[in-house]
Amino acid sequence: MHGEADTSPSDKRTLWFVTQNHHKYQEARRALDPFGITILMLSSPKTEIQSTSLGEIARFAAEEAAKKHNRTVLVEDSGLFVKALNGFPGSFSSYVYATIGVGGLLRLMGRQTRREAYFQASLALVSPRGSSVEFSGKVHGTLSHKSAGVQGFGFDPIFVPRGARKTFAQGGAEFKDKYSHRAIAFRKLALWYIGTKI
Ligand code: ITT
Repeated sequence: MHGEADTSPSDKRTLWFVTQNHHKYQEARRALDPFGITILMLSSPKTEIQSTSLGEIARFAAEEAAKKHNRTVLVEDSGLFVKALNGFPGSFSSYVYATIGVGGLLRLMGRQTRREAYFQASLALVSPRGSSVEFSGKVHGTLSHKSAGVQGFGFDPIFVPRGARKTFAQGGAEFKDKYSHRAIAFRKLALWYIGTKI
């Protein structure tokens, strides 16, 4: 990082998160706050390559954004993986949410009794010189039969984390932070970041 034109922000405890999803940003902020790390939202469009690997998608977009903005940036790619659907929608979750939505996914599941699923979040932190580091987090759970709750975003109204009895959308922020794939991934990043810098 030395000698790079990575000017803003100057505070080494500040990270730029390239995302257009305010919910993702708020969840990341809450996870990093206890570590004294500030996160800023860089709401810039990014290239999302077609891949089944969330890590690969996040890394490509972060490399591109780091060069474009000439600063170290963070990108997160996430998705919902449903066992009975062989991992679908996985890395296509944002498209599936925008097209058939929660109702469409519930219809695909029908009366299926095996309702295990997990959320995964993969993070890539990349410097303008191309050095990178990746972290990921996963939360296992089940899909409910009906949509329940109004908090959160995306597939939150149908995901019940293992060990709980309500959906992410019913539980709210504190409940989500206790279990979520995103909180896990961002806490890993924080633990690494407070010890090292790329
Ligand atoms: P950016 O790419 O701008 O960061 P995005 O929402 O498009 O925002 P992704 O490409 O990573 O983000 O898509 C992830 C999709 O997976 C998201 O749109 C949701 O439908 C779903 N998803 C991921 N994490 C989720 C969560 O915590 N709760 C509910 N749905 C989630």
